[in-house]
Amino acid sequence: MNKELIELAQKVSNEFKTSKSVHCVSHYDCDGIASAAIVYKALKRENIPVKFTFVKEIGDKEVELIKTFEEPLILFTDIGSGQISNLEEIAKTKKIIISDHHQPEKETKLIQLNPHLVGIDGGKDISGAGITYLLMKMIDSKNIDLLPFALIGATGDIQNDENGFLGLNRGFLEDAKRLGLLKTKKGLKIYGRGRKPIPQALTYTTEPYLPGITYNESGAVQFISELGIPLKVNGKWRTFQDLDLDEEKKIINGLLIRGYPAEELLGEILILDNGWEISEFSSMLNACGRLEKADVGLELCLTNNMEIANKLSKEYGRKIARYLNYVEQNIQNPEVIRQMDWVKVIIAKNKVHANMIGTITSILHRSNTLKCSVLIGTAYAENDSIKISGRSSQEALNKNFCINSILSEICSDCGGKAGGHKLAAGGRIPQENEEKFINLLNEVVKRFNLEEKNGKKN
Ligand SMILES: [Mn+2]
Repeated sequence: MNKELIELAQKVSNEFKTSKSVHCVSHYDCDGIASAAIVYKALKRENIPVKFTFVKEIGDKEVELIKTFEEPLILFTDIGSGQISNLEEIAKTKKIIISDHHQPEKETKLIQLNPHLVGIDGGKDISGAGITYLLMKMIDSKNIDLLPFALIGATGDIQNDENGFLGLNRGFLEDAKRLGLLKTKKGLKIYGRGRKPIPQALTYTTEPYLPGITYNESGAVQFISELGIPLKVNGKWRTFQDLDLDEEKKIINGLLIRGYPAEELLGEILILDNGWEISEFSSMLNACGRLEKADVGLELCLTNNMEIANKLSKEYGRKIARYLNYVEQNIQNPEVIRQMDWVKVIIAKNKVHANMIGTITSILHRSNTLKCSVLIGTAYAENDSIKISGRSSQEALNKNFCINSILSEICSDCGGKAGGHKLAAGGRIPQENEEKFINLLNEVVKRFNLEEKNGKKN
C-alpha cells in the first residue's frame, strides 16, 4: 500500500479525536451512500454522533444549508474536492474534513484526504468509499470489516469494468476475500444478472455480440428452452442469479457448443454477506440516489432490509416505465424526439427527471424503439441547465466516434461541459443553448460518416 497515502490518512484521521459530533455531507450516488455507511458504522464505534445529508453538488444553496448545521465538524465524503472554493467559504465558520477521490479543483489548506494528492488515480484506482474506508481504518483497525462498502462504492462508480478492479481497489478485493467478507463464484458477467429475466439479460449482451441472441428476445428464449432450463418458476421470470450452478454451467456450455465466445463473459461474481451480488446491490444504491432517496439507500446498507429493497425496485421500475411510455407516445413528435440524419435526440425538458435521463437513454439505445448509432437524451436540470446523456455503438467507435470527446467539444461550445467514456458520456449546458446544441450535434456527427444513416434500419 502506498506509504504516502497511509501517512496522509493517518494525519487526517487524528482530526476526529477531539470531535464531539459530526455532520457527514455525502454525494447522493452509490459511492456516496457506501461512504456514508462506512462513516456511520465507524463513528458509532467511537461513540461519536453523526448526521447525514446527501447532495448532488456543493453549490451556493448547499453552502448556505451547511452553514446552518449545528455540528462543529463537517465531513465531506465522495464530494468536495471539486468545489474547494465553496468549501473554503464554509470553513470560515466550521471545521471541515474532505474524504474524496475527485480531481481537486485547486490547492488548499483545508484538511483533505484525496488519492490525487499523492499521485494515485482517483478515477480508476480508488473510490470515495475506498478513501473513506482508509480514513476510518486509521481511526480503528477493527473497521477493516467495512471493506465490502469500499468495493460497493467502486462498483457503483464503474471502477470495476472489463479489466476488473485495479490499483488500491484490487488490494481491497484481495483483502476482503482473504478475510471472508465476500464470497465469490465463477459465472457469466451479464448485465442485470439479478434483475432481468434471463432471456432479456442475454438480449442486452452486446460485448461479445451474440448473433441470434443479442437484440433478439425470441432467439434468446429459444436458446434457453433448448437447454431444458425453466424460464419461469410459479409464473415468475427467473434471473441469472436464480440459476443453480449446474444450470449456469449448462448455459456456458450451450454458448460454447454453438460457437459463441462465452469465455469472454466468464468471470468472478462477488457476493455480499446479505446474499446480493455486488453489482446488483450497487445498482440498487444508484437507483436510490436517482429517486432522491439516498437516505433510504443508507438504511438499506445498515439494515439489509429486503422489504425496503423490493419497494424501491418497484418504484424505480414504475418510474422508468412511465418515462419510456412518454417517449413511445411521442416518437412521431419532433418537439420531443428529433430524428435527424445522423443522430436522434430525446428532448425531454421536464418530462423526464434529470437523474434518470441517463438510464432512459441507455435503455432506449438498446431497444428497437429508437435504435441508432448515436442517441442523445436531454432533460431539464437544476439552475436552468440541461442534463445531457449520450450513448453510441461499437460500430461508431470503430469509426473513431468517441462520444465523450465529441460531447465535450459540443457542450463547451454551448457554454457547458461533458465527460465520460467512449461509449457513454454525459454533460450539462445552459437551457438557452438547447437548439444550438442540437444543431451543432448533427453537424459534428455528420463528419464521421457513420455509414447507415440513423433513419434507415440497420
Ligand atoms: Mn465517487
